[in-house]
Amino acid sequence: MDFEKELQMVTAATEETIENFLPSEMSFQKPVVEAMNYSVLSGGKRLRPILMAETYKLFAIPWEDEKGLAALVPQNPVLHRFMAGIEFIHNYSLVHDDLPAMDNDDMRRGQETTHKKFGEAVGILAGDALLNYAFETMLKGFETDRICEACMLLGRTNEAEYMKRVAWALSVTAEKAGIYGMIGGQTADVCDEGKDIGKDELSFIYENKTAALIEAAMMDGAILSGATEDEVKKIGEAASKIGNAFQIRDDILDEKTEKQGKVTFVTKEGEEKAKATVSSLTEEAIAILSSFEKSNDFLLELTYKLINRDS
Ligand code: GRG
Repeated sequence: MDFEKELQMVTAATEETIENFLPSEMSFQKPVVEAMNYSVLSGGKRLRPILMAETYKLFAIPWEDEKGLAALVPQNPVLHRFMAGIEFIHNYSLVHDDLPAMDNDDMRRGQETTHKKFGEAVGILAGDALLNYAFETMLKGFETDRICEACMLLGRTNEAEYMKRVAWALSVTAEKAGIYGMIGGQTADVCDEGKDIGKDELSFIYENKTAALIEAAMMDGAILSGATEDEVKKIGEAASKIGNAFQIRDDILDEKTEKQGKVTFVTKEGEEKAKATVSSLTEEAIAILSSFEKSNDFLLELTYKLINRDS
């Protein structure tokens, strides 16, 4: 199948998976729930849950595949909860990043930012709520019937071992979203804005602010599919390269719109070096993703297209 067509279908199926976990707009908390749903439903590439599901496919031997019916999104109820959870965390970070105290943006994904539409207090609460609700959603993956179904679909018999995997994935997600990940990177970015930061701090910001959540997404996919510790580590390395290349690519695109006053890879190293680094990181990531027993051509092409995107 043509890649673009397949990407459209996978994105639509991912969108549906996420929508199944959106909270109901009711009672006195309705304003915050409306703001949460507005931010999640405002478009977006759904990159992190797609990367999670595609990494899962790289290691799982799903039932569907054996019957020649490869699912667009693998039918694992625990995986679905982590796909929604990672997208909720990503959306909380965008809602907070747009606030007046941070980037102070009025528009995102072609529509009003959440705080602009619902007011600043509800914007703050919607970000908090998305982060908390992400963990509520993922933690419910522990329920016995879901663990049993996941094991059955993966052809695994040891349910206690699969529960340990769910705990492992939760721990990876919490760490990569927290002070040793995305929040840590955002802190350095915000606190040292306007300063002539060095290369070490710039790479710290890229690795943590942008790459860490992509690492969580892909490592969770591997963990929940039954991959070994070594395989999960390698996936983390590939995801770090993808995340860093994604951010440098973002800088190159931003440079075109002449965003001023911020130290980026492009302002520090120049556009040529930035492009060369994006290429080498992409090749290294693709080499790792091609080194496993099973292959996933869609994941390879997605990695390539994502990093070489024009917008
Ligand atoms: C507020 C804790 C906290 C963190 C904010 C996400 C973030 C960290 C800042 C947003 C600014 C930025 C340029 C981040 C780099 C990562 C990035 C390019 C995010 C946008 O991700 P996409 O392109 O967004 O996947 P969509 O809209 O497609 O979901």
